[in-house]
Amino acid sequence: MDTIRVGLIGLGSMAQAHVRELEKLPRFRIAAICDVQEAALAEWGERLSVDRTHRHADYRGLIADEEVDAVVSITPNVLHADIMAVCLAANKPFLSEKPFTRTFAEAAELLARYDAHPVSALIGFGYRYTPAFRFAREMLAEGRIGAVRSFSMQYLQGWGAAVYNVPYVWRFDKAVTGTGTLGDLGAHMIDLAHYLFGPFEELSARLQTLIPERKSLSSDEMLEVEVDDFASFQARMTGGAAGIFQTSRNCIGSGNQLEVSIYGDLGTLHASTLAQEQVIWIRLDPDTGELSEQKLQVPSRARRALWEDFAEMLSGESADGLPDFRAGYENQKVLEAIVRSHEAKRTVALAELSAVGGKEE
Ligand code: NAI
Ligand code: 4PW
Repeated sequence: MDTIRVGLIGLGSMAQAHVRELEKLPRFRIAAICDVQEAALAEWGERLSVDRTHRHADYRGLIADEEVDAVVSITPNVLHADIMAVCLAANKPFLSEKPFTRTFAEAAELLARYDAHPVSALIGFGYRYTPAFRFAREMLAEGRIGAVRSFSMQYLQGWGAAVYNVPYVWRFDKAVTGTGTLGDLGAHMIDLAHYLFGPFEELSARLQTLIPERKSLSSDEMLEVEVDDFASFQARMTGGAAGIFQTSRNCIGSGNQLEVSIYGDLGTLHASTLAQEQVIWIRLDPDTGELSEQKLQVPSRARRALWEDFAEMLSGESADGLPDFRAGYENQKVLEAIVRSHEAKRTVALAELSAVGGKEE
C-alpha cells in the first residue's frame, strides 16, 4: 500500500490535531470524513477537498467506503467500542482515540472479536511519543538510574476549575464518557506508566467529584455530575516499583501538565510535557556519595510520530512499545480496577479481573 487513504470519523477538536499530523506525512491522504453535524461535514469537506460522495453522516458508511484503507475514530467515548467492532468486522485497520472504551465490559467483548479476527490497530496514547518520555524509557532500559523503586506521576489541567463555569458537556455525562478525569487524563497516565514500567499488579484508589453540578448547555438548569473530577491512586507494578498518581482538570494554570519523577537505586529522572525536549537526571556517585544534576537534551532518535508507527504497522512492520490494541485493553482493565477499588474501598489486584467473554492471556 503506497498511499494510505484515511477516513476520519468525528470532526471535533482532536480531529484538528490528527489532520495537522497527517498533513505532514505525504504517505497519507484523507479520503473520507464522517460527522453527525452537517456543518462540520461541509466545512471539513471543502477544506480537505473530500468529494461529497465520501462525506458520511453514518460511520458505518465511512468504514464500508472502498476508498478508505484505514479508519481514524475521534468521537465521544460512547462510540469507541462500536466503531472498533465495525472496523474489525470489515477487516479495516484503525487508529482509535483513548480511552479504549467506556466500560471494561465493552473492552472485554471487543477483545474476543479481535482475538477471532485481528486487524492492525493503534490506540491514541500519544504521550508515548513525547520526546522526554521516550528518552526516559531509553535511559531506564540502559540502567542509568539502576533498579526503579518508586515513581510519582500526575496529569493536571485547569479548564474545569469552578471559576470557568464550564457547562455540562459530554465529558461530564457518565452515559457518554464512562468515567471523568480518570478515563480522560488518567488513561494517558496509566498508559505512560505501563510504557515506562510494565504492567500493573495491584492498586488502591479514590475517585472524587469536587464540582458536583454544571450548568446545562441549553438552559439555566444545574445538572448533577456523576463522574469524577479528581482521581488518585497508588499502585504496585509487576516489576516491583511502587507508584503514586493524581489527575484533575480543576488545577488552575496547569495547562497540559503530564509528568513523572522516577526514583532508582542510582539516581532520579524527571520528565514532563512542560519541557518536552529535556530529561532531568540526578546521579549519585556510589563511591563518593556525591550528587550531580544534568538537564539532558532529548536526542533526535527519540522523536517519532504515532502516525509513522501506524504507517509501518500497515506495511507489516512492528516497532517496540506500540500503543496497540492490547495496550488499549490492558489500559481499560486498570481503569476498571480503579473504579472497583474506589467502590469497594480496598486494594484490587489486576489478576482479579477476568475478561467477560474474552480470552485472558
Ligand atoms: P469533540 O466533542 O470536540 O468532537 C467529537 C466529534 O464527534 C464532534 O464533531 C461530534 O459531532 C462527532 N460525533 C458525535 N457523534 C458522532 C457520530 N455518531 N458519528 C460521527 N461523528 C460523531 O471531542 P474531542 O475533544 O475531539 O474528543 C474526541 C475523542 O478524542 C474523545 O474520545 C477524547 O477522549 C479523545 N481525545 C484524545 C486526545 C489525545 O491526546 N489522545 C486529545 C483530545 C481528545
Ligand atoms: O481528551 C483529553 C483532552 O481534553 C485528552 O486526552 C488530553 O487532554 C489531551 O488533550 C486534552
